[in-house]
Amino acid sequence: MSFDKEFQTVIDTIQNDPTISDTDKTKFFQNINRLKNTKINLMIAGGTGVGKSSTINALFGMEKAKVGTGSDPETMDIKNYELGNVILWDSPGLGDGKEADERHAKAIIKKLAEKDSNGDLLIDMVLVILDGGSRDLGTSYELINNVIIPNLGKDKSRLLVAINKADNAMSGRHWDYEKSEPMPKLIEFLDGKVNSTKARIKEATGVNVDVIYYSAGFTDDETHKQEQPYNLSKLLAFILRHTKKEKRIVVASQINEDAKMWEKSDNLENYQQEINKSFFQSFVDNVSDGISSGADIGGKIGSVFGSVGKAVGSVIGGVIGAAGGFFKSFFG
Ligand SMILES: Nc1nc2c(ncn2[C@@H]2O[C@H](COP(=O)(O)OP(=O)(O)OP(=O)(O)O)[C@@H](O)[C@H]2O)c(=O)[nH]1
Ligand SMILES: [Mg+2]
Repeated sequence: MSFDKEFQTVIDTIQNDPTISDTDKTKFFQNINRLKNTKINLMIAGGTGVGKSSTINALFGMEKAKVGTGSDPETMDIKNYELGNVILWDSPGLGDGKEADERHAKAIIKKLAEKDSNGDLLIDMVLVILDGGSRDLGTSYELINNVIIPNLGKDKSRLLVAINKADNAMSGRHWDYEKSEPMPKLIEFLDGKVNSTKARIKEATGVNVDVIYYSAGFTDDETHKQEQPYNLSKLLAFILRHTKKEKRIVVASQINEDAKMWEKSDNLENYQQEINKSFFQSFVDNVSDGISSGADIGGKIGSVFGSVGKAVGSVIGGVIGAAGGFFKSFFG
């Protein structure tokens, strides 16, 4: 679905509004250009087979992904995928032997310290994925506690830890395969796992991190079909919470438009609302940056989205995939 017309209406409305000064209009168009060129860099880390690729597929769909070419030998182990303005850094976990581990750790540390052309940290957000079906999380804690946390800088908010394969946490028991969701015993077990993971990180580093559980969905080897994810909406809401406000809209431009991906989650309505609000707010903040508050760009944009009927539903209240399609048109 294309929303080009809606965005054109927004632009025309601001352009033709006699109450907005020329200076503010110029600023508005500069802001739009700047936003179209804003990139977000997400690092996805975790051991072999925890489901990094499956998670990327579920969140973004990977049809258009290009595999980046690392020219720097130290970063060769970190593959990068460019999805429009979203750049994903798929970095290996530890547990591949001492020499490989040291190389991987070094590459991650270097990447975490890298600055972009504005002098800001390049990596906006780090998602560490754990395998909920595994009993041995030692190397994952090593990665989080000794490699990632000490190298985040003072502000630790870039980090989110997520336990994947929730369906597999009790060897497949207490998972409702029909509904693709955990039954009460498994929920209790997973909550316990979240709490013990938090406690272990806190104990080792003194840092409180957000930990959630989800399921990216098992992919059948023969049909290549990926199961419906669970808590993917929650995962996205938390990814956004750990991302600077002004960059959240950039994430929106690439999220999976398949509504089915997003519809199984605890507190679904809350997360849906949180996500759509934060996308909209991020968009308004970006385009009204530096404009006199009297011009009320936010209110005017809101009224345009309202007037296009269906679009407002998909942006503010409706399903997450649709909001993604909406903002994809903006980024072109
Ligand atoms: N049961 C279950 N299996 C999953 C889930 N997510 C991923 N898998 C399976 O786990 C295996 C590894 O998934 P990948 O996405 O390739 O993991 P990865 O972290 O990218 O692996 P490497 O790139 O090899 O390090 C595949 O067989 C997936 O189908 C999940 O939520 N539940
Ligand atoms: Mg992979």
